[in-house]
Amino acid sequence: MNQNININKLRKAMEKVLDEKRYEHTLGVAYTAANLASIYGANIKDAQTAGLLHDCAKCIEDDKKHTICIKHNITINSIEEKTPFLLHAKVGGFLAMKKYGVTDQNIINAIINHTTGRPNMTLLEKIVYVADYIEPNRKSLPNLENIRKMAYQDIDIALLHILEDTLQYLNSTKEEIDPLTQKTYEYYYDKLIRNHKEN
Ligand code: DGI
Ligand code: FE
Ligand code: FE
Repeated sequence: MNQNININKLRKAMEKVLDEKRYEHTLGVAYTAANLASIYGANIKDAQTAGLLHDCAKCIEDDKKHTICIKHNITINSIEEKTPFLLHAKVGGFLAMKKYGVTDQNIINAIINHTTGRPNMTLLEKIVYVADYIEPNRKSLPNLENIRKMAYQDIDIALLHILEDTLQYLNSTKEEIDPLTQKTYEYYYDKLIRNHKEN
């Protein structure tokens, strides 16, 4: 837990570094993450902190994100090289630590993994991943109403549906798929669907 983090200060800092739309989205994610935390028993302040900071690097230009990674030894994989917006997650985790004073590794990981997810996520990582997708300002996506309802009933199932819809969307646009996005989907498919069918 980050006792010394001031949520109001963070909110003001985000208002400065984000454009208006991204700031509204960020407030929506923080609010939704706090609600999910209270349902599933995670720390509410950690969820607000991670929600407020998850896109803190989103409005940094690609070149600059790239430079930050090189300068601070943050690895860039070949997909991130071709699709630099993906770097906002890793750079965001770095800035959360260095610029915004977050010391809790679980919060930092929730920021780093908020775009691709990862196999075996912690509850906080799942909360931020799901809140990012379902927050009230998100424009309507396929199944969004269902996924919103599901998120408050079974977060793992909601996660799996989001991963499935995201991969479907990425395949339809021929975007490069980060192996971590694919692995995360397979992990949760095996965990929630395949293993149940076999037993
Ligand atoms: O930053 P946000 O827009 O709030 O949300 P985000 O960081 O989850 O990014 C959402 C986009 O990321 C969405 O269009 C799907 C895309 N995405 C997720 N995994 C991958 C990906 N895009 C590519 N190219 N490759 C991935 O593996
Ligand atoms: Fe993001
Ligand atoms: Fe986001």
